[in-house]
Amino acid sequence: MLTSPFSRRRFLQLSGISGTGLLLGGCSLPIFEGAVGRAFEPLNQRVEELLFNPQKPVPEFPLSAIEPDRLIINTFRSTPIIEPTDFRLIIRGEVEQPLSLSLQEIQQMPRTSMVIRHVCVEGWAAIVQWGGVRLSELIQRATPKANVRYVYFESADDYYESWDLRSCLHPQTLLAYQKNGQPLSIENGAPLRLAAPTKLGYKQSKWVTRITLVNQLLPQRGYWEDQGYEWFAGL
Ligand SMILES: Nc1nc2c(c(=O)[nH]1)N[C@H]1C(S)=C(S)[C@@H](COP(=O)(O)O)O[C@H]1N2
Ligand SMILES: [Mo]
Repeated sequence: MLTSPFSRRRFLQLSGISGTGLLLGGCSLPIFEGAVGRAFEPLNQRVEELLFNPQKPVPEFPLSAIEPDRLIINTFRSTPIIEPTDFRLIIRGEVEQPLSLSLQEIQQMPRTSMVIRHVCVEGWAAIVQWGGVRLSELIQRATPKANVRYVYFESADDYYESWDLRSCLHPQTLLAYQKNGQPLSIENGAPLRLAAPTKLGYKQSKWVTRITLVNQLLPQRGYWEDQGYEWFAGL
Protein backbone atom coordinates (compact mmCIF):
# COMPACT_ATOMS: atom_id res chain seq x y z
CA MET A 1 0.00 0.00 0.00
CA LEU A 2 1.20 3.48 -0.80
CA THR A 3 1.96 5.61 2.24
CA SER A 4 3.72 8.91 1.74
CA PRO A 5 5.31 10.87 4.62
CA PHE A 6 2.57 13.45 4.08
CA SER A 7 -0.26 11.04 4.80
CA ARG A 8 1.63 9.69 7.81
CA ARG A 9 1.75 13.22 9.15
CA ARG A 10 -1.98 13.59 8.70
CA PHE A 11 -2.44 10.21 10.37
CA LEU A 12 -0.61 11.53 13.42
CA GLN A 13 -2.69 14.69 13.43
CA LEU A 14 -5.92 12.72 13.34
CA SER A 15 -4.84 10.21 15.96
CA GLY A 16 -3.67 13.09 18.15
CA ILE A 17 -7.17 14.49 18.25
CA SER A 18 -8.94 11.19 18.77
CA GLY A 19 -6.35 10.44 21.44
CA THR A 20 -7.57 13.51 23.32
CA GLY A 21 -11.11 12.21 22.99
CA LEU A 22 -10.07 8.84 24.35
CA LEU A 23 -8.33 10.49 27.26
CA LEU A 24 -11.41 12.51 28.18
CA GLY A 25 -13.62 9.48 27.64
CA GLY A 26 -11.45 7.48 30.01
CA CYS A 27 -11.59 10.16 32.71
CA SER A 28 -12.74 8.40 35.83
CA LEU A 29 -12.75 11.13 38.48
CA PRO A 30 -15.45 9.79 40.83
CA ILE A 31 -17.04 13.25 41.10
CA PHE A 32 -18.00 13.11 37.39
CA GLU A 33 -19.19 9.56 37.16
CA GLY A 34 -22.88 9.89 37.94
CA ALA A 35 -23.37 13.02 35.86
CA VAL A 36 -21.42 11.67 32.88
CA GLY A 37 -23.40 8.44 32.95
CA ARG A 38 -26.71 10.29 32.73
CA ALA A 39 -25.49 12.83 30.20
CA PHE A 40 -24.38 10.09 27.81
CA GLU A 41 -27.66 8.17 27.74
CA PRO A 42 -29.46 10.34 25.16
CA LEU A 43 -26.35 10.37 22.96
CA ASN A 44 -26.29 6.58 22.95
CA GLN A 45 -29.89 6.64 21.81
CA ARG A 46 -28.98 9.10 19.06
CA VAL A 47 -26.31 6.80 17.59
CA GLU A 48 -28.59 3.78 17.88
CA GLU A 49 -31.42 5.62 16.20
CA LEU A 50 -29.16 6.49 13.27
CA LEU A 51 -27.99 2.88 13.07
CA PHE A 52 -31.32 1.11 13.33
CA ASN A 53 -33.92 3.47 11.84
CA PRO A 54 -32.94 3.47 8.16
CA GLN A 55 -33.16 6.88 6.51
CA LYS A 56 -35.31 7.45 3.43
CA PRO A 57 -33.66 6.07 0.29
CA VAL A 58 -33.05 8.34 -2.72
CA PRO A 59 -34.96 7.06 -5.81
CA GLU A 60 -32.71 5.06 -8.13
CA PHE A 61 -32.53 4.61 -11.91
CA PRO A 62 -32.99 1.43 -13.98
CA LEU A 63 -29.80 -0.29 -15.21
CA SER A 64 -30.71 0.86 -18.74
CA ALA A 65 -30.20 4.49 -17.68
CA ILE A 66 -26.45 4.06 -16.93
CA GLU A 67 -24.26 6.58 -18.83
CA PRO A 68 -20.87 4.84 -19.04
CA ASP A 69 -19.15 7.63 -21.00
CA ARG A 70 -20.28 10.50 -18.82
CA LEU A 71 -18.34 9.73 -15.66
CA ILE A 72 -15.24 11.85 -16.12
CA ILE A 73 -12.09 10.78 -14.28
CA ASN A 74 -11.50 13.63 -11.87
CA THR A 75 -8.25 13.23 -9.94
CA PHE A 76 -6.34 16.18 -8.48
CA ARG A 77 -3.21 14.46 -7.25
CA SER A 78 -1.39 11.46 -8.67
CA THR A 79 -3.23 8.16 -9.05
CA PRO A 80 -2.00 5.78 -6.32
CA ILE A 81 -1.46 2.12 -7.15
CA ILE A 82 -2.59 -0.11 -4.29
CA GLU A 83 -1.65 -3.79 -4.26
CA PRO A 84 -5.00 -5.53 -3.56
CA THR A 85 -3.41 -8.35 -1.55
CA ASP A 86 -1.59 -5.88 0.77
CA PHE A 87 -4.61 -3.64 1.17
CA ARG A 88 -6.15 -3.08 4.59
CA LEU A 89 -9.04 -0.79 5.39
CA ILE A 90 -8.48 0.70 8.85
CA ILE A 91 -11.44 1.86 10.94
CA ARG A 92 -10.47 3.57 14.17
CA GLY A 93 -11.00 6.54 16.46
CA GLU A 94 -14.00 6.69 18.77
CA VAL A 95 -14.92 3.00 18.40
CA GLU A 96 -15.03 0.05 20.78
CA GLN A 97 -13.68 -2.32 18.12
CA PRO A 98 -11.03 -0.87 15.79
CA LEU A 99 -10.87 -2.83 12.54
CA SER A 100 -8.25 -3.73 9.96
CA LEU A 101 -10.02 -5.50 7.09
CA SER A 102 -8.66 -7.16 3.97
CA LEU A 103 -10.38 -6.70 0.64
CA GLN A 104 -11.51 -10.31 0.77
CA GLU A 105 -13.16 -9.81 4.16
CA ILE A 106 -14.95 -6.72 2.84
CA GLN A 107 -16.14 -8.49 -0.30
CA GLN A 108 -17.54 -11.34 1.80
CA MET A 109 -19.90 -8.90 3.51
CA PRO A 110 -23.39 -8.37 1.98
CA ARG A 111 -23.13 -6.47 -1.31
CA THR A 112 -25.45 -3.60 -2.20
CA SER A 113 -25.94 -2.38 -5.76
CA MET A 114 -27.42 0.98 -6.68
CA VAL A 115 -27.89 3.08 -9.84
CA ILE A 116 -27.58 6.75 -8.92
CA ARG A 117 -26.53 10.10 -10.36
CA HIS A 118 -23.01 11.29 -9.64
CA VAL A 119 -22.88 15.11 -9.68
CA CYS A 120 -19.60 17.02 -9.91
CA VAL A 121 -19.54 20.65 -8.81
CA GLU A 122 -17.59 21.43 -11.99
CA GLY A 123 -20.78 21.08 -14.03
CA TRP A 124 -21.11 17.50 -15.19
CA ALA A 125 -23.12 14.49 -14.03
CA ALA A 126 -23.42 10.80 -14.86
CA ILE A 127 -25.78 7.97 -13.97
CA VAL A 128 -23.62 5.17 -12.54
CA GLN A 129 -24.12 1.72 -11.05
CA TRP A 130 -22.03 1.15 -7.93
CA GLY A 131 -21.65 -2.14 -6.05
CA GLY A 132 -20.09 -2.44 -2.64
CA VAL A 133 -20.59 -2.70 1.07
CA ARG A 134 -22.75 -0.31 3.06
CA LEU A 135 -20.59 2.02 5.11
CA SER A 136 -23.17 1.64 7.92
CA GLU A 137 -22.34 -2.09 8.15
CA LEU A 138 -18.66 -1.37 8.58
CA ILE A 139 -19.31 1.36 11.14
CA GLN A 140 -21.66 -0.94 13.04
CA ARG A 141 -18.95 -3.63 13.15
CA ALA A 142 -16.54 -1.14 14.66
CA THR A 143 -19.14 -0.30 17.37
CA PRO A 144 -19.12 3.50 17.50
CA LYS A 145 -18.98 5.18 20.87
CA ALA A 146 -21.90 7.36 21.88
CA ASN A 147 -20.05 10.64 21.29
CA VAL A 148 -19.28 10.06 17.58
CA ARG A 149 -20.53 12.84 15.32
CA TYR A 150 -18.21 12.96 12.28
CA VAL A 151 -16.18 10.62 10.15
CA TYR A 152 -12.86 11.29 8.40
CA PHE A 153 -11.78 9.47 5.24
CA GLU A 154 -8.12 9.38 4.26
CA SER A 155 -7.09 8.35 0.77
CA ALA A 156 -3.87 6.92 -0.60
CA ASP A 157 -3.37 10.05 -2.78
CA ASP A 158 -3.45 12.27 0.36
CA TYR A 159 -6.97 13.44 -0.44
CA TYR A 160 -9.09 13.69 2.71
CA GLU A 161 -12.73 14.31 3.53
CA SER A 162 -15.00 14.55 6.56
CA TRP A 163 -18.68 13.65 6.67
CA ASP A 164 -21.48 13.92 9.23
CA LEU A 165 -22.29 10.57 10.85
CA ARG A 166 -25.91 10.63 9.68
CA SER A 167 -24.92 10.78 5.99
CA CYS A 168 -22.40 7.96 6.56
CA LEU A 169 -25.15 5.74 7.96
CA HIS A 170 -27.54 6.39 5.06
CA PRO A 171 -28.44 3.04 3.41
CA GLN A 172 -27.14 4.24 0.02
CA THR A 173 -23.71 5.32 1.25
CA LEU A 174 -21.38 2.61 -0.02
CA LEU A 175 -17.73 1.78 -0.07
CA ALA A 176 -17.80 0.61 -3.67
CA TYR A 177 -15.55 -1.92 -5.39
CA GLN A 178 -17.68 -2.26 -8.55
CA LYS A 179 -18.71 0.25 -11.20
CA ASN A 180 -21.22 -0.41 -14.00
CA GLY A 181 -21.08 -4.16 -13.39
CA GLN A 182 -17.26 -4.36 -13.59
CA PRO A 183 -14.58 -4.40 -10.91
CA LEU A 184 -13.77 -0.79 -10.01
CA SER A 185 -10.85 0.56 -12.08
CA ILE A 186 -7.80 2.12 -10.45
CA GLU A 187 -8.66 5.51 -12.00
CA ASN A 188 -12.12 5.38 -10.42
CA GLY A 189 -10.69 4.64 -6.97
CA ALA A 190 -9.91 0.92 -6.63
CA PRO A 191 -9.84 -0.94 -4.41
CA LEU A 192 -12.45 1.07 -2.42
CA ARG A 193 -14.20 4.41 -2.90
CA LEU A 194 -17.15 6.22 -1.41
CA ALA A 195 -20.34 6.36 -3.48
CA ALA A 196 -23.56 8.07 -2.37
CA PRO A 197 -26.54 9.79 -4.06
CA THR A 198 -26.76 12.31 -1.21
CA LYS A 199 -23.47 14.19 -1.70
CA LEU A 200 -21.57 16.07 -4.41
CA GLY A 201 -18.72 14.30 -6.21
CA TYR A 202 -15.88 15.82 -4.21
CA LYS A 203 -17.20 14.22 -1.01
CA GLN A 204 -16.83 10.78 -2.60
CA SER A 205 -13.26 9.88 -1.80
CA LYS A 206 -11.47 7.40 -4.03
CA TRP A 207 -8.71 5.03 -2.73
CA VAL A 208 -10.02 5.14 0.86
CA THR A 209 -7.57 3.50 3.26
CA ARG A 210 -8.47 4.90 6.68
CA ILE A 211 -11.74 5.83 8.33
CA THR A 212 -11.61 7.68 11.65
CA LEU A 213 -14.68 8.30 13.80
CA VAL A 214 -14.43 11.50 15.83
CA ASN A 215 -16.56 13.68 18.08
CA GLN A 216 -15.47 16.99 16.59
CA LEU A 217 -14.19 18.34 13.30
CA LEU A 218 -10.57 19.36 12.89
CA PRO A 219 -9.53 22.63 11.22
CA GLN A 220 -8.94 20.42 8.13
CA ARG A 221 -12.35 19.41 6.82
CA GLY A 222 -11.61 18.21 3.33
CA TYR A 223 -9.41 18.76 0.32
CA TRP A 224 -11.87 21.14 -1.41
CA GLU A 225 -13.57 22.41 1.73
CA ASP A 226 -10.24 23.79 2.95
CA GLN A 227 -10.12 25.80 -0.30
CA GLY A 228 -13.55 27.30 0.29
CA TYR A 229 -16.02 24.70 -0.97
CA GLU A 230 -19.09 23.84 1.09
CA TRP A 231 -18.63 21.16 3.74
CA PHE A 232 -22.06 19.46 3.81
CA ALA A 233 -22.32 19.42 -0.02
CA GLY A 234 -25.68 17.65 -0.02
CA LEU A 235 -27.69 16.83 -3.16
N1 LIG B 1 -8.90 10.44 -3.44
C1 LIG B 1 -9.58 11.24 -4.29
N2 LIG B 1 -10.92 11.15 -4.32
C2 LIG B 1 -11.66 11.91 -5.16
C3 LIG B 1 -11.04 12.87 -6.01
C4 LIG B 1 -9.61 12.94 -5.96
O1 LIG B 1 -8.96 13.72 -6.68
N3 LIG B 1 -8.92 12.10 -5.09
N4 LIG B 1 -11.82 13.67 -6.82
C5 LIG B 1 -13.25 13.85 -6.42
C6 LIG B 1 -14.13 14.47 -7.42
S1 LIG B 1 -14.16 16.17 -7.52
C7 LIG B 1 -15.05 13.75 -8.13
S2 LIG B 1 -16.17 14.48 -9.15
C8 LIG B 1 -15.02 12.27 -8.11
C9 LIG B 1 -14.75 11.74 -9.50
O2 LIG B 1 -14.79 10.33 -9.50
P1 LIG B 1 -14.28 9.58 -10.79
O3 LIG B 1 -12.88 10.04 -11.07
O4 LIG B 1 -14.40 8.12 -10.48
O5 LIG B 1 -15.21 9.99 -11.92
O6 LIG B 1 -14.04 11.75 -7.23
C10 LIG B 1 -13.85 12.52 -6.05
N5 LIG B 1 -13.00 11.77 -5.16
MO1 LIG C 1 -16.06 16.69 -8.66
